[in-house]
Amino acid sequence: FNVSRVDTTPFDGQKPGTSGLRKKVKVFVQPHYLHNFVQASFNALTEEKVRGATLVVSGDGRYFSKEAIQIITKMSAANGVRRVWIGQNGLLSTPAVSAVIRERVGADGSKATGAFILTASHNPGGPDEDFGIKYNMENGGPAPEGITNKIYEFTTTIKEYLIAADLPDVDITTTGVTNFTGPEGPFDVEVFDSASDYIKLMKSIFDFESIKKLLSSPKFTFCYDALHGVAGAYAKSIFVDELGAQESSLLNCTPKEDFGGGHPDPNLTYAKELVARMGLGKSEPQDEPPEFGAAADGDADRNMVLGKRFFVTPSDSVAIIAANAVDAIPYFSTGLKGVARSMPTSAALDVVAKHLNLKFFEVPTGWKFFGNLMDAGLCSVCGEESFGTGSDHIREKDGIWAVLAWLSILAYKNKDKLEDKLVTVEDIVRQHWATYGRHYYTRYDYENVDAGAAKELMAYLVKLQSSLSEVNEIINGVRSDVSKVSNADEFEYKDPVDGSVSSHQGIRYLFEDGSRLIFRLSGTGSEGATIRLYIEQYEKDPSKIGRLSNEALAPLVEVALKLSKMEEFTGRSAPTVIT
Ligand code: VG1
Ligand code: CO
Repeated sequence: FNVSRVDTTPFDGQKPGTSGLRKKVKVFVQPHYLHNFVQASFNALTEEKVRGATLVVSGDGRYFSKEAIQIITKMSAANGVRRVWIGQNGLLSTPAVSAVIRERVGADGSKATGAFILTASHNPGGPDEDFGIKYNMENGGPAPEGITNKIYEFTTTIKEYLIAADLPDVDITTTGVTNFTGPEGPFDVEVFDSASDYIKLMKSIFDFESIKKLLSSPKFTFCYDALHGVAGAYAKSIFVDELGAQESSLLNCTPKEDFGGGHPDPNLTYAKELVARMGLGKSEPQDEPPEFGAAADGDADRNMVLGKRFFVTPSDSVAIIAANAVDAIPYFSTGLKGVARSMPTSAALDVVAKHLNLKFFEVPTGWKFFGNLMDAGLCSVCGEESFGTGSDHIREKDGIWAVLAWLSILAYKNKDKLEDKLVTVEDIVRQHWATYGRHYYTRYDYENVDAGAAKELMAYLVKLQSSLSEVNEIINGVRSDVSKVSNADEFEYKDPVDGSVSSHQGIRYLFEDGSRLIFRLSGTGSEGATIRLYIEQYEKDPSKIGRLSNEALAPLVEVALKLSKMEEFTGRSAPTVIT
């Protein structure tokens, strides 16, 4: 093949957000748009790192992925990359990409040095919906801010990109290696099975035999909903073939370019079919709900865990996994190195860390901040309130790992007891609350709000922070039964490993009784602005831990809405989504 230099001009707004660049497909398909971003990424990584590299290129299979894979392959060839690895049909979950970078050995003994992941995660897909791309580093984790800022800078000044325009399209449907020769030597494309490396890793972490005993027991019923995302490419092999679940327990497990027209976000709003089956819908299901249900997002890094008629908040989930990991999961049997959560995630994990005397870290939203802690051996288990849970087995959150972690805990708690009454998901959560107290928690999302209005609201809240007495006066005027704000700030994080500082990571109001209100602007949307409001209240009194979450939180919600003048700024009387 030959290398062509193509003239181009910058596009506005190619700044990677919380997790890569996400835009409408209509934006991505503009001539040169994807090319500019890919070339800017190569430029940011520097020629030295790109030449001879082995790059993984794959994603959740959403609309435009196939075209994007061919473009990135041709640009990789032209930029001196030595090998491109592609999951069969272009499919690799985000956690599987991380695993492949860290674990896989290529046909010629090579190891990957980085990856382009093609996904907009939980955002819908299809010609009128979203596409996304992000770069992951040699450790398998998302590029840190130092790199993403550089990528953005290059997108603002880009004048040309390199592409091997005459390289034939590679057949991504069949596994195998294709060799090419360019002006500087060989270039190989290897298409490989999307699931086998990931499954191998899962088997090295969990006790598949004990999970299999649980899953094949007639007492235990199970349901997994991939929401037509890429988790479907793993679900049958893992849950049915390896672990003995019934095939009928898989819902929406065929990956689709448009996720079947749905919103591949595993929460109580969007995972409708699963929610109904689990007995959490508006009407009672026909059949008795399964004991355990779970769902994943488009790229399978998120998870929602449900029991029969019971929702596990993601903040509780990571705390419960951390509390039980050493007993229930062989990978952790020698102990946890530490635990971490993102700032808006509830403090349930903090309480566990304290009890178990574990190192604890609070980082800004987005998985990239956990990676440094893990590389330094400071953190084993971490999570976010946004249905993200994971560990240092890779450098991304991991939806299927979280499900296997829960199944391991259930298997452990029911060990030798499968003939008796089952210890359920709900039992485990209630027991946890009884031991550690309960963090009532909810998140309100105001999606697609006018960007100017969202900024004004945030600026107003920052200004308000300078006078706590004024804040407390307002609060007291709204609800006198809510405790006082003792501290308010904008969250800033100094990475304990490399010392880098990330500022403006959300506005916090911290109350005397441990309650918190947090306001942030989302960094993953593709249109307008999304305001996220996180509401949390800690209850230690065992007689008060069984309340309905929305009732327990009602006073704080009222305070949050009045304090922020939410309706005044946004014109919205209600959030778009409540989780
Ligand atoms: C959201 C979540 C955040 C998560 C991010 C990526 O970001 O709040 O916790 O890490 O999505 O998840 P934001 O900036 O919109 O709040 V995923 O599943 O899109 O990779
Ligand atoms: Co995701």
